[in-house]
Amino acid sequence: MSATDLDLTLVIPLYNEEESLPELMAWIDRVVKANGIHHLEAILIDDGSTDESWAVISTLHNTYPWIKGIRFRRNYGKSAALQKGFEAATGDVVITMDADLQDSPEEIPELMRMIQVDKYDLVSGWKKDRKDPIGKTLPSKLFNAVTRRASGIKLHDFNCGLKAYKNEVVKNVEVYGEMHRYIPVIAKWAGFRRIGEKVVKHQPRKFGYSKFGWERMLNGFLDILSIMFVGKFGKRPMHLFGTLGVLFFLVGFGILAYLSYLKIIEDIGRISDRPVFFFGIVTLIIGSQLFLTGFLAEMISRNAPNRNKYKIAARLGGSEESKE
Ligand SMILES: Nc1nc2c(ncn2[C@@H]2O[C@H](COP(=O)(O)OP(=O)(O)O)[C@@H](O)[C@H]2O)c(=O)[nH]1
Ligand SMILES: [Mg+2]
Repeated sequence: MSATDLDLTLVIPLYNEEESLPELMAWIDRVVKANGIHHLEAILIDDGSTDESWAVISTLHNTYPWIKGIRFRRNYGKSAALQKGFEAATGDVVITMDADLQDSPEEIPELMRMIQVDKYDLVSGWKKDRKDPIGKTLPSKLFNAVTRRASGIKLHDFNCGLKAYKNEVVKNVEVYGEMHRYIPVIAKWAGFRRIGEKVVKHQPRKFGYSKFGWERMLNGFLDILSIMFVGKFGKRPMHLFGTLGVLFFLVGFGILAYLSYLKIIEDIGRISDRPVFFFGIVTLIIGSQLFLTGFLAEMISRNAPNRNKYKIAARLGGSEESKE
């Protein structure tokens, strides 16, 4: 199924990078020619740029026929751009890179080799010597530490724009919001376990300005919660909410039963004088709420369009037309 005639697809999301594009395309052209990579495409996704990026892409397309372009009518964000690029990608190896010349095309051949020969599903770049201001590198360190802990994936630099994938991987991950930072996590949940890392060269920004500030960072932190939840319990929410609900309910019920016992048998007077009484009531209520949430979530997930959608890695025998 993944057999295509292209060896490589470059997916390059961009927003207002008119000055960098000509230099980047010339650089890529040099590298692929020098390494005998002839069957390639580069999908440039212009995410509603307000500068002349799209005109530049159109001109470059005439010079380099392997350039393809997708232009969004407005700005949807880097994840949306990557998603569209992934959907369109036909190369056996798919490499994403930033358009601002901070990622080096020189890394392409080795990244391809790691996917094709070393058989990695995904190789993530690691900007070990990162050429960015401390206002970016420090939050990034924190972000990476949190993601490492939450996901159990031992990568140093989750958010590196330079990454390589087997074609099959990009067809099985779905990104939106600010989720492009977590693609290795999403890939792992989809069942791709061979995740590697390569130290990559990084250049300081030469033209234009950085588009990622703290607001996008914050949304990114919230996204990991969704990813971990959807990945683990998205198809069986009752297992999370139901378990917690039962636990809380039992604790609350136990406390109230004990107080009732004291009241009836030992006649301790007003049980509302016992602080633990309120704790008992609150846990009982939280417990039933969680339980109900579990039921609701379960009903919603049953009716969601992607119910019973599982990532299928292979098939034997003619079952092509059977529903996934
Ligand atoms: N499609 C798309 N690409 C974006 C957006 N914002 C930034 N980019 C691209 O993502 C890459 C990295 O962005 P950049 O601003 O350099 O982030 P930094 O390297 O973390 O400072 C560049 O190629 C940008 O053009 C966006 O809203 N949409
Ligand atoms: Mg950059």
